[in-house]
Amino acid sequence: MSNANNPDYRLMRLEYLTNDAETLGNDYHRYLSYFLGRFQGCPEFYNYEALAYTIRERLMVGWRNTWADYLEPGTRRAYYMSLEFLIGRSLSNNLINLGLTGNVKTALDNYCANLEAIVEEEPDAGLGNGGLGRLAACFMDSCATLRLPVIGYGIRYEYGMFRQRINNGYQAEDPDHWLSDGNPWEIERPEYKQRIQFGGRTERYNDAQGKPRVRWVETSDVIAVPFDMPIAGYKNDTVNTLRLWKSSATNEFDLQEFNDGSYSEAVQAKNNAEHISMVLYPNDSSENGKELRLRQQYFLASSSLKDAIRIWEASGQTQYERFFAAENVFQMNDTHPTIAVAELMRILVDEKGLEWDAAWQITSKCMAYTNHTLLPEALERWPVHLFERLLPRLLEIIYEINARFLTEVARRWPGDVDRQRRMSLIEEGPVRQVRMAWLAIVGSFSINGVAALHSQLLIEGLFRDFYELWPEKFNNKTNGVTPRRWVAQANPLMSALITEKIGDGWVRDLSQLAGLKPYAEPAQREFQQRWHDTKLANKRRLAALVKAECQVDFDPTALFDIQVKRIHEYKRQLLNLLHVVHLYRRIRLGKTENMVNRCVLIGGKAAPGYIMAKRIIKMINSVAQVVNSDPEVDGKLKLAFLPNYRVSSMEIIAPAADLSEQISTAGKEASGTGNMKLMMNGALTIGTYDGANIEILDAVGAENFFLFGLRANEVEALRRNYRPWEYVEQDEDLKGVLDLIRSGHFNQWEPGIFDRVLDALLNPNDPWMTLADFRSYVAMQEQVAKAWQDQERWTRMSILNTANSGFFSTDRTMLEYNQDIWHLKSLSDD
Ligand code: 26W
Repeated sequence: MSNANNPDYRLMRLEYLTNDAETLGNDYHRYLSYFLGRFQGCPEFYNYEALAYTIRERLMVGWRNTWADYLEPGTRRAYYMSLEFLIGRSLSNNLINLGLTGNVKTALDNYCANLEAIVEEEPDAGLGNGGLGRLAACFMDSCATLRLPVIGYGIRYEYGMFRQRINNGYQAEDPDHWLSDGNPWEIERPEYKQRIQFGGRTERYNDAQGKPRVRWVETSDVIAVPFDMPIAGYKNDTVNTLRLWKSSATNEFDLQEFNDGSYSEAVQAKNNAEHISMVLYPNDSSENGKELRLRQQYFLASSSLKDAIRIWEASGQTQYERFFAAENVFQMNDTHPTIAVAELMRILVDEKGLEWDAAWQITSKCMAYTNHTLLPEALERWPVHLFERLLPRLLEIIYEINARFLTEVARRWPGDVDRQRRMSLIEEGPVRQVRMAWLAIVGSFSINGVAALHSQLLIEGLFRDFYELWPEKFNNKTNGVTPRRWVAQANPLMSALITEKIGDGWVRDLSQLAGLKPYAEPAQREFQQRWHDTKLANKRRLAALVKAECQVDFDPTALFDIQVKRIHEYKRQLLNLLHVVHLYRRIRLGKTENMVNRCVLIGGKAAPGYIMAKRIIKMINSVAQVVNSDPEVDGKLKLAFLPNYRVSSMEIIAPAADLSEQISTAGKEASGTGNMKLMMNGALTIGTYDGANIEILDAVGAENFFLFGLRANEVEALRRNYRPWEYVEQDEDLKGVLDLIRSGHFNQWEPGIFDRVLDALLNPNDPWMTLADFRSYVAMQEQVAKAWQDQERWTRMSILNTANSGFFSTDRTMLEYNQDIWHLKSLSDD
């Protein structure tokens, strides 16, 4: 299998380590005692570290062999470039993918250690905000499982996503120093460091052949040091690489200034270099134009391209024009790394000496761009003056790309200056800006959205001009999630039950879940009882978490109604909250006919600068306090806000959910992926016709999905004359809900704090049009309650949701990327 001809890999034979429980136990014990110097009774964390090393050792042979295969001359490779990889924990995931969970449990028993407790010691690697970052992590898992030569490139942030604390009902942020106790999974590879330039100026000169060239001089350089994380495929001996860059100062940083006696300036320069990889920006929807963020983007793009080129040249390649685009493809995760388009041009033209046209041929054949949002405020634009100061050579290149591109536009639409203005990479105005999405589109051969509706809306709206120019570039790739983490690992009880009935092939080929459909037939009572019992056990686990974190008692037999995702107005946690208040009023008014006991859980982080989102969190907590302590409510309704929602919380939540809330304003949620995790684990969805909800609805059938609300086109049509107060006047319940909130019932000692939230709902310019969907949402929630009353019916619908979730595996998503965009050869095809 592995490349025996590659000299680097011929020298040493590596033997696989033994994986029986006894050897695993010995190795764990050896790490604990002889390496870490810890003994029985030590803090649990060291048991985690010892076990992590024990498992990491078992990845090494596969890791080395996988590299050897990928380095074969002529191998085409893909590079997934992303400012975010929301990995979460690695230990339990590696155990699942190596098939070692059982043996490790046995091994630990002999040392009176407990795997569940050890797993909890691992901090989440929270190097992402939400969907986009978690998607990148799921993609990595699937690529390794499919044995695709894909390397992930990201930033090794010292501080990941902030930790959320709730203080008097408000969100407070604490730094997440996840690396403080070390990271046993990573391997530092200083031998592959890269030098990255910033600042300085450009200079024209003639080379030895008399050709005019440009060089970028007097720069302040930063060193990029790679740290590799192993990504194990599922039981296939393949280990792919996630390469994360850390910034550090160059060696010479201090010499000059140090000699001049300016010691503190020298230290300042060192600090500036090290700041680049210090912290993840916790914004998930609005760009903030911070200089450090642009530095991060260029730092990632430049170091990754240089590394990919180094790898390619190391396999003996020199002929850029013939082979580079044939053997390398870069997938850019949103616009964040799209400066890579200009950087690859710079490397090819300035450093490799190619002609512009040849370099452009290459660049525009190996870049591909995925868009993840339709929200205009999330579209990245960088002030030209910032570019000029930080990346002067790249700005020149962007201007050149733009000039040639606009010539093409003018040739195609002579005299259409308005179109040229719209399509220009440079937005004119008081502050001229570089439009990063346009740069990505012009420089890429493939542009995709992340769900069918989203891709459609892109070509009809935001990207319309570009679609008219290059329709063949645009495509859809509906998102997915990895069934290894989100089912096999998170939901062992349900996994065992499924495997008992249809075998374990579903873990690699999720479409096999369709084999569960017969078990949803009314005759299969016994299976259905077990399915129900499994869900109940998972709900007990979640109830314990809610009790510990929120001091709220969730009754596991009640309907678990779940909304977990970033807090944003377009996701409409407020709509959910209005419904909770509506149910509360019904209880208080004694109108409880057909109500079911319901436990509503909301979780998610707000961007620290997003005032409205933070106020919504406060409101959820305020309503929760009143509802949960009102004796009249008496268990019929519970509301809890789960603090610090993250990957490892979702691993407890998804298996325990009955109802999945996917209630964004139609046309706003690009895809959603939490919706898929919840569906796979047997939750029913209440949702709008938005993002991947539509495809979930198609897969499971309307009779197993609670659809409500305006469609995307109806939302847009209504926007022109939206009159929210009319909905209030026509709806006693809505009026009652808003009046109760306005009365201060939920904020007795903090008067007025929710006025702005209410005003936003009642504003005719409310972009999210929450009140327009209130009635249809409440009506559909009544259907939910009705369905829940028939527990046997509910269980059958739950089984059908899991059975029809096969399409939403990232294995399918990655196969589509590979078929349509990457064209890689899987190692399995040999
Ligand atoms: C510039 C700051 C910034 C940072 C992140 C702007 C925008 C983002 C992302 C677009 C936020 C994000 O995570 N988007 C989500 O991507 C998921 C994966 O494709 C989709 O499922 C979600 O619908 C989309 O909101």
